[in-house]
Amino acid sequence: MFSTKFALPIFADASSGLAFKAKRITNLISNFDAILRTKEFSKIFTPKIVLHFGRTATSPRLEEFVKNSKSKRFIINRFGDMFDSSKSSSVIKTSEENFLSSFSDYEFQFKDESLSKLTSLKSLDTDIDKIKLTSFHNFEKLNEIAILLNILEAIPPNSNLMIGNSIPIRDLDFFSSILNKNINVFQNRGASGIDGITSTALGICSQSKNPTYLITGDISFYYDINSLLIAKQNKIPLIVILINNNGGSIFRFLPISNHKAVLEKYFLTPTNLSFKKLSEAFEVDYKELKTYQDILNHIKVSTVRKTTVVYEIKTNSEYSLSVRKKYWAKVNKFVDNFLRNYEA
Ligand SMILES: Cc1ncc(C[n+]2csc(CCOP(=O)(O)OP(=O)(O)O)c2C)c(N)n1
Ligand SMILES: [Mg+2]
Repeated sequence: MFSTKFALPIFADASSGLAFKAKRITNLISNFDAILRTKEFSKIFTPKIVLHFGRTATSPRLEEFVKNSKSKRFIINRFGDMFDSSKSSSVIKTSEENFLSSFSDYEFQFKDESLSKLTSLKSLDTDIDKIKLTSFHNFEKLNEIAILLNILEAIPPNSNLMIGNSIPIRDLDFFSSILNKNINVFQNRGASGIDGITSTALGICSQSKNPTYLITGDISFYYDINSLLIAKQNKIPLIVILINNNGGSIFRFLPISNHKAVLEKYFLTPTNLSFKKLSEAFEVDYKELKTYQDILNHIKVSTVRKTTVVYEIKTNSEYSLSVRKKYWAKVNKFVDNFLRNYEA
């Protein structure tokens, strides 16, 4: 495999689905966003060359890291699209497979230094996974990260997972670990619109023999609520997992959150809608999941469905944000310590 042959780490965006393939991809670093939060990292681990496959990364820190590293970036895709807003990369218009197979073993040999850095990076990634285990589990109170991790644990192998924009995709990118279940990840990236997310999931589900799950936010779900008519009329067995934090909670992460006077009314825009009643109006099955055990139980058995179901999980976004912040602080400290003791 290319990455092993040349001792290259792979920073895989969660939406690429690489972390969820049936077979483990050897040099995949799933906690790169947590690692890149420590600025010192780039001083030791500066790439000279970056090979960029697929679209713009979900993680703004990854983009920043690549830009600040002043590395030579090659963007490889079959349409020749320039997924670099600074437009300073070189685009190679070819398929990923073509590109990767065009290198022979002789073309470049990795240096011992690359291998030792790769080994350190992999052990750092494993250590962060351990921090994750102790940070998000064993909570009585529901938090959005543990909810996501429990969903991933419960989803059966070979499922489709459509992941909504806003917090769901970011949480998947920031917090999911390697999970060799052959889950197909789908996402509407583009301009990160929250429109049409349920419709897309219904389309995927209607065309696939495998179970299809959608994880979506409440405003996104409300925005595309009409799609439930299509679900009903066509008896599409989509499993909707609605993370209801009553508003666009992504805005709590952004600088606008400091402007309390406008935050709630103009950015969070809570609807206080009853998704139970809305589901009933469209004659779609509905159940609220209130505990982690509920999540595990219902998601595991939901594959035998014949029609759409909405599983609503009500969350407290402020509390969930505080759990994220605590984890990031813990990881930052750990990575700082790792870099201080790092010997190349
Ligand atoms: C079509 C469209 N309109 C507006 C936006 C701006 N926007 C980004 S996130 C968001 C709120 C999403 O809320 P929700 O679906 O509840 O997700 P959460 O932030 O709570 O995870 C909005 C309105 C957008 N991305 N797309
Ligand atoms: Mg929301």
